[in-house]
Amino acid sequence: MTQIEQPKTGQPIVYSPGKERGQADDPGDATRLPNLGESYRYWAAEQGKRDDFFAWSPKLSGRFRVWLSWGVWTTHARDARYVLDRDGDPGTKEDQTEIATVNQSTFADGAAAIAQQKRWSGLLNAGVHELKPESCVILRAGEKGGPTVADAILFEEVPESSPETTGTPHLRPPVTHRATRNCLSRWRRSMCG
Ligand SMILES: [Ca+2]
Repeated sequence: MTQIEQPKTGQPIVYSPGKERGQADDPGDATRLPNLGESYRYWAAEQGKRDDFFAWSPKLSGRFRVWLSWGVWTTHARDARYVLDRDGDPGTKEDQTEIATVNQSTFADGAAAIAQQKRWSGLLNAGVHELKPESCVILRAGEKGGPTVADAILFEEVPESSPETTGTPHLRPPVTHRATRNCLSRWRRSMCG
């Protein structure tokens, strides 16, 4: 996973302590997943600037449903954009598709943030997309500004023949916001070359 801009905070932000919905030790229940996020980072989006902040590089090939998650807080960006870049090179835009615009001041189901609480959103279904090994998902500033958050994204493989599903994903290990050396060097090559 690749940092394009330095986040506003050096250390990842941890979720509020406790076992309620989206808190750090939320064990989940029959209707919701446990907290899969653990921590998050954020960037300050300026109104009118369409900056790219971050990219997740799952190194997967085939059809995948993309599940998004973020840290929920009352002032977080209302229109954070998630963009699939098929060739993994942010410099080429014609292969980019916006797969979701997310209100990060609400949970994935649309419930409002809880004042003074840092909570994990749960997973938002961003649709089924064709991935190549070099494809990445970019976090891009929206139009409205505000802190824009990166946390785990999950990729659920969807075989051609499988029926449409909308429920809980069949989980793969999440691709987190923590940078890895391989992705970073690959990104740098694509940025420079
Ligand atoms: Ca591209």
